[in-house]
Amino acid sequence: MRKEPIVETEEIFDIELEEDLLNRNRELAEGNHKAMHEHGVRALDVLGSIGSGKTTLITEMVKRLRDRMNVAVLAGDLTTMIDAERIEEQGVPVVQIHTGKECHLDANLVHKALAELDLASVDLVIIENVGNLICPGEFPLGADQRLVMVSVTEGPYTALKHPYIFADAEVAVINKVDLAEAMEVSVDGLAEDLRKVKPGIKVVPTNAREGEGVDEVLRALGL
Ligand SMILES: Nc1nc2c(ncn2[C@@H]2O[C@H](COP(=O)(O)OP(=O)(O)O)[C@@H](O)[C@H]2O)c(=O)[nH]1
Ligand SMILES: [Mg+2]
Repeated sequence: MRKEPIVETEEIFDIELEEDLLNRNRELAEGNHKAMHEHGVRALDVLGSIGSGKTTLITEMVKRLRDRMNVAVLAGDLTTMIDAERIEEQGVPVVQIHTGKECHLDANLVHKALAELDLASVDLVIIENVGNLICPGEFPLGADQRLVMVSVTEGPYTALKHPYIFADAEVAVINKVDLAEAMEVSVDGLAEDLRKVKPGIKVVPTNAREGEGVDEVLRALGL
């Protein structure tokens, strides 16, 4: 095998376009942040791979929060309504965002989705980003906090292979701990890698399907 990997260089055509896009997204994200704060609304951006357990965790969080605050959820998805419907069963407002072929939400889509909510009667917006550990990283949405979910079924190297996604994250959740033994993945090892990649990150192990560790996630987020 060739030992030197092929690397991405600066020699691509659309670098200026990309910078414009990211700058514009940042501006719109600041606008979202301001609009939410004017109404005293907090927002949480939830990231993680497809199937890591984001919808399951959000559903469990909503169950615990809905009696003490007004929660609304923005559900990012490529094309389906499945997740939005699962969350809506908890009796909170859900706005579905379809991204089509895009692998992340952006601040413009979130801006449009926020217009569907009565922000004056919302305390917390939870945003389920599109399942991906790469693309959403560079697209802030205007949320106050980011939570990144990894699950043991992704194998032992998620944190080391995807360090950038944790850069702005305050909390990392290690989900599906019930499957750790079968997967031969060490939860402590994953936690150690996460702290190496993002010093100071709060790491919370969960079995979201059984609701285990969800109270600790809420505490880590200060909710
Ligand atoms: N065994 C196990 N399964 C889980 C856990 N959390 C979620 N799942 C399952 O994983 C699958 C994907 O979960 P989902 O919440 O839809 O993931 P998302 O794509 O990140 O939103 C579903 O079948 C869940 O029931 C967990 O902690 N343990
Ligand atoms: Mg989901």
